[in-house]
Amino acid sequence: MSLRLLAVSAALLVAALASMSTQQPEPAPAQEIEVTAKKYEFQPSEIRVRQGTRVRLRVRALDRAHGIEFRLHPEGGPQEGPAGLRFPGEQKKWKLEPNQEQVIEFTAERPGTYAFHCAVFCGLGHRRMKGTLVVEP
Ligand SMILES: [Cu+2]
Repeated sequence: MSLRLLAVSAALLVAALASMSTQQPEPAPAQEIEVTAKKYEFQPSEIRVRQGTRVRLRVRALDRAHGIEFRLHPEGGPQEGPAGLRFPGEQKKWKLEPNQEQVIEFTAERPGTYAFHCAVFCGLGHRRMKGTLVVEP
C-alpha cells in the first residue's frame, strides 16, 4: 500500500469516526404538557403521548387544593407486573396546592389507557374528577 493511499485511508477513518461520535443519540427532550385542575375536572381530561416519550406534566390547581394520582397499569390489563408508566422515585401521587405548579415527570413505557384521578377530597364531585392518559404505540 502506498504511503499516499494509507494517508487517505487514515483520513477517511478519522472522518468516519468523527461522524459516528456526532451521531450519538442525545436524550430526547421531555414533552411538556400543561394540565389544570379545578372542581371537578382536569383539563385536558385526556392526554395523548407516544410510547417511549419522556413526559413532563406541569399541573396547576386553579381553585383549591386537589391531588393527582396515576394508575401504573393500563385499563383492561393485569394490574400487576412491570409498570407501564415509569415515574422516577416511584412516586405516583402528588398534592396540588392552589396556584402552585407541580412538575411531574415520567416515561410512557407501554401502550394503553392509564387512568388518573384527584387524590385530595375536594367536594361533592371529587369522585368523578378524573382523566386518562393514552399512550399510543
Ligand atoms: Cu378531589
